Amino acid sequence: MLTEQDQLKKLVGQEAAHYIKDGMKIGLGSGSTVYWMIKMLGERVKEGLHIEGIPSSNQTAEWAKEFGVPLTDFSKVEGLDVTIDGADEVDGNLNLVKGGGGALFREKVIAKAAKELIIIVDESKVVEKLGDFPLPVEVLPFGWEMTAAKIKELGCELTVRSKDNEVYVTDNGNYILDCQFGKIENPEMLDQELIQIVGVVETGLFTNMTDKVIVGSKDKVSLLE
Ligand code: ABF
Repeated sequence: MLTEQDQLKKLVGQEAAHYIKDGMKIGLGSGSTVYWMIKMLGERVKEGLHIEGIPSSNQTAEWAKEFGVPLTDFSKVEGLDVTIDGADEVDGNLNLVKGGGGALFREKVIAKAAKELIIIVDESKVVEKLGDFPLPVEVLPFGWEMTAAKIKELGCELTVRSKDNEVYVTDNGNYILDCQFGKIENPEMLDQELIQIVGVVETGLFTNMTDKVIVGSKDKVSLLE
């Protein structure tokens, strides 16, 4: 039985699949909303849709294989037509916090490689100001403690993400620091300050890069752009 939020995720995931045209190369995001988009794409592939996708995580690659969505990689394409991905927070300027699922680095790579970035969320993700969701920052394991100390100087408390009582390791072999900055007044500036810190691989701030956001709410699907 799907929860109400899962039903909204399914709704926007299926809606997003309609933006995919025959012959497209697609960036496949991560997360449970994207799961529904990939499932729907698999059904359209069975009906004859010719597409290829580049997955942003091992989990996404598994879903693509399960549902029959053909995969490719950056050695075989000259870019992507569209990337569809989820998010943890979206503000009124279409800036995002991403990385709750630990895939932020590859998500940003496929987002930047695409002509268009479409984000799919249920209405709970839409916020006035980013920051209630702890900002994920991917860091190199070597010297992460020094990197964390520098990040804290920017005004946050942070924890190193763990899973099953072990430090969580990303698909790229790195760690994730979840940083509680509180409300983020200037996401673009914070992203730039973080990325300059030695040891920071990437941040979960996706600023000035989203073209469309499809929002699922109880009685409708709306489009922010
Ligand atoms: C992913 O989508 C992550 O960046 C983000 O954490 C996640 C949102 O998860 P869900 O769609 O499961 O709510 O791209």
